[in-house]
Amino acid sequence: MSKTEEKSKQEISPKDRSVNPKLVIIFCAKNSEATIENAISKVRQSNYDPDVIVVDGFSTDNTIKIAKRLERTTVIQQPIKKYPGKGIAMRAGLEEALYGKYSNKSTSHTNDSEANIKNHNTYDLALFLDSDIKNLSRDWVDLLVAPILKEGYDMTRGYYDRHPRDGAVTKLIARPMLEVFFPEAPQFQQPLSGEVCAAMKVWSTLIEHNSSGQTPDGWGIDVWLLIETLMNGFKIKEVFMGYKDHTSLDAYREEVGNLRRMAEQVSFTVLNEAVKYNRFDNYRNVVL
Ligand SMILES: Nc1nc2c(ncn2[C@@H]2O[C@H](COP(=O)(O)OP(=O)(O)O)[C@@H](O)[C@H]2O)c(=O)[nH]1
Ligand SMILES: [Mg+2]
Repeated sequence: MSKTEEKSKQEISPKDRSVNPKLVIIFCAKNSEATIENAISKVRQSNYDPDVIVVDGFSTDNTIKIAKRLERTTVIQQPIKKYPGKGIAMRAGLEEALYGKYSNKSTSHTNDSEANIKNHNTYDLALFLDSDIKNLSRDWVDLLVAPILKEGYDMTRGYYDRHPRDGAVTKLIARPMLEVFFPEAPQFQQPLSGEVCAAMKVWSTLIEHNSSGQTPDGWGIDVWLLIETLMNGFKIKEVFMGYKDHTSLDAYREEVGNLRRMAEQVSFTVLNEAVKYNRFDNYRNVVL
């Protein structure tokens, strides 16, 4: 065990924590056996020496088995069996990072007993990364964490070069709808990015307090988090990560109809948020 690991998380003084913040990386994973091990091993090389939480979405392949073997990796299962359940999974990952909500349950596994005594001070920052990324590198962690620590941003989000057929829902639904209903928001390249980092106090505000705790269960979660973060007055920086190569593109590269549920959930989430923030009538300004 390294010196850093020897110090229990609760003993780390506030001064140490501002110099050397404690980071947890959360991977939501559904059938990611081909990529999960590489992804976790790459991020564990980061200078922040992060812990890892994997939130499984009832994978039917070897994702859980592989993740359970890895050091300082807590594997939990999302609490509701529903697909798509990315929103359920992200919320569960945050509740685990904030309070250790799931790690004492029988569905969880960790090979580090210390991870079972998490409280709301265990981590300073939580970073979500997709588990299906083939070309993830430790640099992604540093790129997403640095603007929060050094430039005063509350949240960072990754954007990338992608295959031209990738990102259809982003290009055709999320960006145009955000422009109509939330025109003051910066024009994000990737409003549905799965690579998102924020301080724990930002995450807890988003899932608990000002946002009435109504997180979407499925694909609406990413754009919901983006809108709620802005509406709560937090500052977001979009950070360029280079090229993103991920396995999920295979599912819709040739048949874009496979994105139907995602398109539906993203568009209805933006509409819901538009109603919530009295923006619905903005549609009258759209020139067709
Ligand atoms: N736990 C959980 N993870 C999911 C679910 N759906 C997708 N994921 C994970 O969320 C991430 C993004 O999903 P992906 O299918 O790659 O979406 P895309 O990149 O937008 O095409 C990946 O790591 C998936 O394994 C789900 O229902 N539950
Ligand atoms: Mg993907």
